[in-house]
This record gives sequence, structure tokens and C-alpha cells, in this order.
Amino acid sequence: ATIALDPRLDRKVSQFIQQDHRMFIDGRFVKAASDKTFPVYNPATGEVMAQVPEAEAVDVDRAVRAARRAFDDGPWPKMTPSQRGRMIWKLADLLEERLEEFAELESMDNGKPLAIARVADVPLAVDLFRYMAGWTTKIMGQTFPISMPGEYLTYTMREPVGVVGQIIPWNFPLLMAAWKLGPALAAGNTVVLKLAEQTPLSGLKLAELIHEAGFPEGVVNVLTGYGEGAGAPLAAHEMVDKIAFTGSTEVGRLIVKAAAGNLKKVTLELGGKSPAIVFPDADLSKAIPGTASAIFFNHGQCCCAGSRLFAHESVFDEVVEGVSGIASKIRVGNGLDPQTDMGPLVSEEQFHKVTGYIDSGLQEGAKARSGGKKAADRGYFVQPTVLTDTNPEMKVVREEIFGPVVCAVSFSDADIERIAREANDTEYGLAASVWTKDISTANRMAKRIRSGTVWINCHNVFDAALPFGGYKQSGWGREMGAEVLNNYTEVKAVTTAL
Ligand code: TXE
Repeated sequence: ATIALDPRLDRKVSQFIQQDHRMFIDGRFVKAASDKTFPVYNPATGEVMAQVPEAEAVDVDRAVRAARRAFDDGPWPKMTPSQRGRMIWKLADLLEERLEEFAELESMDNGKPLAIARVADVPLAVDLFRYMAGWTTKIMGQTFPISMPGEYLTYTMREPVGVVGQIIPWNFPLLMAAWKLGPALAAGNTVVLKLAEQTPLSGLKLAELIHEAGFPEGVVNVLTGYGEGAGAPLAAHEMVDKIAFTGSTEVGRLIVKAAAGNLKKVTLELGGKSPAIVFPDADLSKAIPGTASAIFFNHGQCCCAGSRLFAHESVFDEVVEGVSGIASKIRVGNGLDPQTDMGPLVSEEQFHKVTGYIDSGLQEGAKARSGGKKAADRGYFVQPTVLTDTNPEMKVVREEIFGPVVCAVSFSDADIERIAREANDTEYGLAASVWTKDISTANRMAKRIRSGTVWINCHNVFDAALPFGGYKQSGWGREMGAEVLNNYTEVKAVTTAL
């Protein structure tokens, strides 16, 4: 028996969380072959709130074989793009109808404020599915005027890659599932999706909707399990044609090695240490709240979090005071509480990791201008923290913290090359924001920054139409937009002698 859940939750959601959970394999809801389960924690209390099946290699194999059959022989490859599109659209409709349920699940499982899940996580997932549904009928090849002597007709076709393994993290559990499933299905692939062990609930609920939307059996399989137990065998499986991973750079490297066996295609969306750069002419009434939200949105658990704040020395004090002032007013609490601005971190492990980074920064001489401590006696709450007096060698400056911790640094130069070099002084290259009124400064910086996204006078603006992904060690390939479809299709060149 599980513990009593929060009384504010819808009864249906409470019941779902505590139900006897099953994974989704080959169109059926099943237990792990071993019958093993593992606990899911409520990050606001640290208590166990659910048990979910623990998939291992044998379950992964079952799911991969189902996806293989569905791709090779099933009705899926015979369906028209328009039929596929309608099914993905239907999934979006079902998800939208249950927005509130999903928002509550997401808040319980991840810890994020319910109000945020309502306006961000769930609607963005709905939108992504709709956007990708539209693409199904627009995945096309080209014709080519080739220069060989004689007459030829040449054209390319874009075909699905095949069976795709997908491994996702816990920071936006539902949205990450949508980012992965949407394009894979739009392009006609079949999928084995492994959810993050910290946050499996919304993905399991989504599996029910996938079933309801009428996808043929085996087209989507959803597994719950640990990284080593379930993720690793999926990445290594010989019958998987492509693996798409979002998570730590460290595990990204393991995925690449595991994929080497059958040389499956790999796309990776990894960590970041994104700069937010405030020029002296910036509108501080926008730049201060903007750079604060760049780091504190989703508790800093965003791969594109603006975790290095650069501000020109002439505005540095005002920016740091402003961001620290916002940080100290952020109300940290249970995500279900309407007053809450920031919930707990996702897990005990993240809690120790983030507080460990803060301690290491302070020990090495950094100063906390706000926060710097845990924020409650139970649950995984950490104060939003602004550090100054860091140096470029400190771990807090170099490594991804993935929590509400920003390092603020001043620059004295007006030389764009030098500022860009400092901003680029990281092994990552996911995102950056530039804050200035000067369009020339903004666009020159945008050109020089080595990252997949540059925001000008904004941060964390996402859209299903915009490609997202990393330069350098932030990853391979792109998510979303038309761009992602290149990662989920193979190109075939066909040449006919006439
Ligand atoms: O990530 P992991 P964790 C970063 C962030 C965070 C750190 C650790 O810095 O603090 O990673 O988080 C699966 N083979 N990001 O430990 O381990 C795992 O089960 C195959 C940034 O949660 O990378 C989960 O489903 N799969 C990031 C997924 O990988 C494996 C978001 C991510 O877990 C595996 C999350 C293995 N050997 C964390 N080991 C971003 N880019 O947004 C684990 N997994």
C-alpha cells in the first residue's frame, strides 16, 4: 500500500499515481518479465508515492522486437502520411482534453509548480504533436539535374530510419517524450521510449492515450526502468536503427559507445553552461528579470539555463542586485501550492549535487549574493542562488550544475571578440542570450557565439517550429522544427537511365 497523496490532487490523478503500473509493449500494458518494480518519489516530501515496473534487457528486447515487427510487417508502414498525421493529431487532442490531469502528474512527479506545467509543459507538448502531425504529408525529396553524359532521371526520397530507441530525462518529462515521439512518428518510424526513472508517471499516462489514439500495436512502446538496466541494452540493441538521447554529457558518451556495435544512428541532446550577456546599453528593466528567469525557470533544471551571467562593469552591481533581489523573493514550496514560484529539485541525488556545487563554490571563495542553502528540512528544496567572486577555473563556473545557481561575472571590455571568447570558454554550446538595444552588437554576438540557439533580449523562448540542439559537447543533431526530420529519415537517391 502507498501513502496518502496530497488532498489537493484530483482523485483520478491520485488513483492513477497509486495504481498497479504497467509498461506499454506491443499494444499491451504489461509488467516487467521479472515482475520487479522500483519506487517513484514525491520530491516535495521525499516519500515513495508509486511503484513502476523495472524493465531489464529481456523487456527491452521484447519491446524492440515488437517495434521491429511493426516497422517491417505491420500496418504502420502501409498507412498513408495523412493517416499517420491524423493519428498524431488525435493524440494531441486527447492530451489537450486531459491538460489538467497531466499538469498535476507532472507537478507531483517532477516537483515543478502546477501553474507552470499548465501553461508550459502540457500545451507545448500538445503543440509539438500538432506541428509534427502537419509534417507527415510534407516530407519530400528533390530532383537533380545531373551532369553524367546520357539522359537520367534522378530524385531522392526520404524514408523512415526504422526502429528508434529514445531515452529521455526528468526535467520536462512529458515535453521530452513529445519532442522525441512527435518527429519519429511523423517520419514513419516505430519507437521504444525509455522514460526517466525519476519521473515515469506522465509518460505512462501518455501510453494510455497512444493506445486510445489508435496507433497500431508495436508502433510505440513505453518502458520504465533504470539507465543501466534498460537504457543501456536499448542503446546497444542490434535491431535498433537509431538511438535518440537527452541527458548528461557523460551518459551521452556511453550511448555513442553502445551504438558502435551495429553503428546505429545517434542523436544527442546533452548539457549546457549557457551565457546570458548584458551589455551596458541594455534595457535593465527587461534584462534583470530576463536573466533571472533564464536561470531560475524550472529551478535551473534546463539544459539551456543561463547559468553564466556576464554583465558589463558599468551595470554589473545593478544587475547582480536586481537578480539577487528577484531570487530572494522567489517563493520556494510545494508545486501544488498556488503561491509557489519554485518547487523542489527532482530527486535526492540532484539535491545533493546542487548543494554540493554551491558548497564547493563558497569554499573556493565565491560569495552568495542570495540563497546558498537548502530551503526546507524535508523534500529537495534549494534556495535560488546568485554567486559572485568566482574565477573561470572554479567547478561552479565550468560544470553544469542543473539547479537554481547562477555565477555572475563582470566584463570591462567593449570588444565583442573578447566577450564572445569568454562566453565561448566552455565545452558546451547549447544556447546563449544577449541583452542590448544595439542591433549591431546583438547580431555580431549572435554570429560569434558557438551555440545552437542565441536569444536576443529574451531567453528560454521555444517553439515547435524552431530547431534546438547543441554545438560542441552539447550534442549531435537537432530537436524540433523541420530540421529534426532529417534526423529521423534516411535519404535515398534513385537514378534511372531513360
Ligand atoms: O542524467 P542521465 P541524470 C544533466 C544534468 C544533471 C545530470 C545528471 O547536469 O545534473 O545530467 O542527471 C538514462 N545507458 N542532465 O543522472 O543519467 C537515464 O535512465 C543508457 C542534462 O538524470 O544522463 C535517463 O533516462 N541510458 C539533461 C536518461 O539517461 C542511460 C537532462 C538521463 O539520465 C544510462 C538531464 C546508460 N548507461 C540531465 N545511464 C539535458 N540535456 O536536458 C542513464 N541513462
